Amino acid sequence: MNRTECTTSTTCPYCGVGCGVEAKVEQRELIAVSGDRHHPANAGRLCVKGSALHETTGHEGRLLRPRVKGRDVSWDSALDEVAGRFTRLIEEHGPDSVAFYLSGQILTEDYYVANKLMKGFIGSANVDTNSRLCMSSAVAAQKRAFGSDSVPACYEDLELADLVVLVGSNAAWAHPILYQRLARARERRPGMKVVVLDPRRTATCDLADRHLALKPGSDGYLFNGLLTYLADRNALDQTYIERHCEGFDEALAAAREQCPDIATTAALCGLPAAELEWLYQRFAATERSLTLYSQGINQSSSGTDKANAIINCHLATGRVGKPGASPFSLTGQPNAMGGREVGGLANQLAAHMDFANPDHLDAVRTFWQAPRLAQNEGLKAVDLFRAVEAGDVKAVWIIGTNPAFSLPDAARVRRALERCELVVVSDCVADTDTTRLADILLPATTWAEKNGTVTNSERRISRQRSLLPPPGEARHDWQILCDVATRMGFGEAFAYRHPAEIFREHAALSGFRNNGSRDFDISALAQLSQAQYDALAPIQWPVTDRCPEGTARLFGDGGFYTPSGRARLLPVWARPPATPCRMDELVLNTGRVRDQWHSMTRTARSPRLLEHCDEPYVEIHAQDASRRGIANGDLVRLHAREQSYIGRARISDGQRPGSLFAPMHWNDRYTAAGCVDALVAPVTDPVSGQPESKQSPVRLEVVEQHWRGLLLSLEPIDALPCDYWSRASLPRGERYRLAGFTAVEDWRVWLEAWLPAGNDRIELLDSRNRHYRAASFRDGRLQWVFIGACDGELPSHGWLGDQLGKTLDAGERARLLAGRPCNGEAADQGAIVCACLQVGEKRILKALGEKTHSVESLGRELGCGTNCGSCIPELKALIGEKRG
Ligand SMILES: Nc1nc2c(c(=O)[nH]1)N[C@H]1C(S)=C(S)[C@@H](COP(=O)(O)OP(=O)(O)OC[C@H]3O[C@@H](n4cnc5c(=O)[nH]c(N)nc54)[C@H](O)[C@@H]3O)O[C@H]1N2
Ligand SMILES: Nc1nc2c(c(=O)[nH]1)N[C@H]1C(S)=C(S)[C@@H](COP(=O)(O)OP(=O)(O)OC[C@H]3O[C@@H](n4cnc5c(=O)[nH]c(N)nc54)[C@H](O)[C@@H]3O)O[C@H]1N2
Ligand code: SF4
Ligand SMILES: [Mo]
Repeated sequence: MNRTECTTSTTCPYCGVGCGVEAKVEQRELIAVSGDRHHPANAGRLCVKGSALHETTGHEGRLLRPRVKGRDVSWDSALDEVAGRFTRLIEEHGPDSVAFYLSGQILTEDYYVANKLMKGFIGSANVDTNSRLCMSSAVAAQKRAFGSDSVPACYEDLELADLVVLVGSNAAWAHPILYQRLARARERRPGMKVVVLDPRRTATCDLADRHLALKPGSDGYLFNGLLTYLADRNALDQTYIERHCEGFDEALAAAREQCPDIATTAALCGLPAAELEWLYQRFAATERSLTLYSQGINQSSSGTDKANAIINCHLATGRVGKPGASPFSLTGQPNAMGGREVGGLANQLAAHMDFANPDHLDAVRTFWQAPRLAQNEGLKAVDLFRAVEAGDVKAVWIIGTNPAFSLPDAARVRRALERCELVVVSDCVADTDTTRLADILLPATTWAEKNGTVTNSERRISRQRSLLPPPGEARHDWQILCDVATRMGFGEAFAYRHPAEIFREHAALSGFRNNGSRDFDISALAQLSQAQYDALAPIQWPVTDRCPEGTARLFGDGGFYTPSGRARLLPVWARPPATPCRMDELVLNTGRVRDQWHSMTRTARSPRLLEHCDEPYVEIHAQDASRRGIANGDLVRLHAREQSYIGRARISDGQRPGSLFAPMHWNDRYTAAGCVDALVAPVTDPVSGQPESKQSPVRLEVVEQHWRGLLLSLEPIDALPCDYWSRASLPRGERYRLAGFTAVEDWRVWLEAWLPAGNDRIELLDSRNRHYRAASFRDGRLQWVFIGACDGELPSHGWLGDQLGKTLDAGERARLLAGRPCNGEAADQGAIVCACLQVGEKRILKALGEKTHSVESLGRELGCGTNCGSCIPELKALIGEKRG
């Protein structure tokens, strides 16, 4: 082995599956990643995002030095400024005049310190997190039902279940390795049934025996109807209900009143009664039923009730925490669960303790020796930013999240941050929608540099280990917080030197005065030495003296954390989305694409990850499109709340008529008008405070483009004076798609105004000024090429992009302006379907045209789908289309 080469086990920083990663570092560079065969979550597999991790750790775009008001400063002066201004505001206006807004993407140790500082020492509970937008309805529902925020199930249940119901989850794209585990289990056990409940057809439906495309937001009715059905068909577990539950009669009465029979429920859900009956019969007959739910449930103005309607059905059949039988809330971010453990939400204390319980308040105060422990819940995300807008909260410190992009009513959040007296942002990236609004910017380390723990969807704590030194002056989030705490006068309580010390304290607090009264207990880890912490193998909480090896499932034999020890069934009065659509509006659904992560700060650095989908889009049913004169590939505009979003139309029969889908990822750095959250109203669930991000009324119209263009440039272009643009990185340079809504009078003059000047230019203009092509060279090398057209097709960018930076002869220059290679050069593959092996749609369709293929034979011929497998649903769809 090379002396400087080493392999370290760590955990993927993306989704809540929490896969183990083997990372190979050579000469201080991460050169390769592979799945950790010993990690129980993934057993050696990684999805496409995980397997591209080494392509995303470069230093370009990183925030490397602290900045105050746009000027680089020393750490000392930045920290003094943060601590000094927070202290003064607290003295003048009280602790509730300041706030922290955190993220499910920071580590448990970072989170613990932030929560301790705000709740224990500053004395306010104004510390909330982006998990409010993600998990808070699931948290609230679990607390109402179980008396604790506990996920009863584990991943192995996916393999043991006989019926798996995925509700509001596009696991094929959002939790790919779980999806693959499910797909394998189903191959092995053909009797297993999989059902997807989602208003649109997704890649996840590829695995499903049935896809029930219910009316957006109607899940509450569906599960109320199921409870009625279970009662009517004697499919309840009466013994379990009597021994372990309370509230059954009230829950059933409410369900029955609203959903007395299948016909009524089917009408409320917009489904054929027979489909509903099929699902209900299966659920009634299948002991091992597992219901996985995610953002299609949580992100709703009645998300908590919906989750409780699901849990009700599981409690009534005694299917909680048994092998293959549970309700199972999937967490989104890598450490959504860890944030909840430390009390990162404004309505939690710490270690799953509650403000409402005086014993808990006393326990936390005593344990921390907290001088001014917050006594009441703080402001939840949406209200928090309202308070910022109103000037009640005068300083906010944002860590590891991008609220100017991800909160509903994003334009208003931006205005609020512009007005706020003090905005401190800790991020690893310099330019985000939120860093643009910061007064003080603090450079944080990120994955590959950080060291600590995260907890995945099945309560499994895994280590993220540092592989690379911090770039520039970046520091760990926990260190930055401790440094500020020290400057605020709390040095003694924040004198940690290593994350292991923080973890031990966190573990000790979980066991403090616990005695089995709280679910979250990892007291058996409170004595870990630093070496043991460094070597900690993935383990599921609770981890106590009684269960030192961890705990796979909870509540199999009852024993809930309510005062009576019984689980509660909740009477649920299901209701539609808060904002009804007017006649001219459609319902906008938003969510994830396969290869991007939220605001794209990391995933968009890998050209490979951008090839699957490289532009904002809107998925539309053909009926709605034709009514508005929209053709596939047109640019369309969505309007709501005086804001608009522009994306490419994708006409799809996977949408319900009246419904649209747009990806959440695009933002100001990647497109002209692509922030979907500007369109989303800030309506929230009354219990959890989670926003309704999946059902927003919008107007849809086609955009009349006068011209369209393609620009490939070696250098990124900052200011694009076009009505529409979208950007994607190429292996070398950048690709821009452009459009103008009015005519360009003189193409050359216009381009010269904003494109870098070279010392050699070629161009081509047709006599009617409808087509213009130009390329610029510097020192003989291609610097940029622009192709603009008022009609006809634009060439695809693949081959053109490959020419950037090259020296071209006369023939090649001519072909460049023609926009295509001569025969024999790399053929245009079309959109890349398999990102790992770089196989495009056109190549796949060509192979399918030549002979009949299965996924396996396609893989043998072209390689596609043979590495991470994330594209298999799409390959199947292409094969299906070809077969008709
Ligand atoms: N590739 C990728 N993976 C990710 C992420 C990412 O950014 N990129 N983010 C991670 C995070 S933080 C999260 S929270 C998870 C989210 O994971 P998911 O919740 O699986 O992902 P989403 O795309 O937000 O939405 C899930 C589905 O809900 C459906 N839906 C919308 N409205 C309704 C409804 O009324 N009823 C039902 N039943 N379904 C509905 C949508 O059509 C969508 O298919 O993904 C995680 N994984
Ligand atoms: N319309 C709509 N809106 C949504 C959703 C939706 O489905 N639809 N989903 C919601 C959900 S579930 C979520 S989770 C949110 C996600 O939304 P955000 O949290 O706003 O999105 P990210 O892009 O993940 O932001 C993370 C930021 O942290 C930075 N970062 C990464 N690692 C570190 C680190 O170690 N330390 C620090 N300090 N910074 C770091 C990244 O560069 C990035 O800027 O969006 C929510 N908003
Ligand atoms: S499934 Fe999630 S945790 Fe696993 S490799 Fe993919 S993004 Fe990472
Ligand atoms: Mo999330």
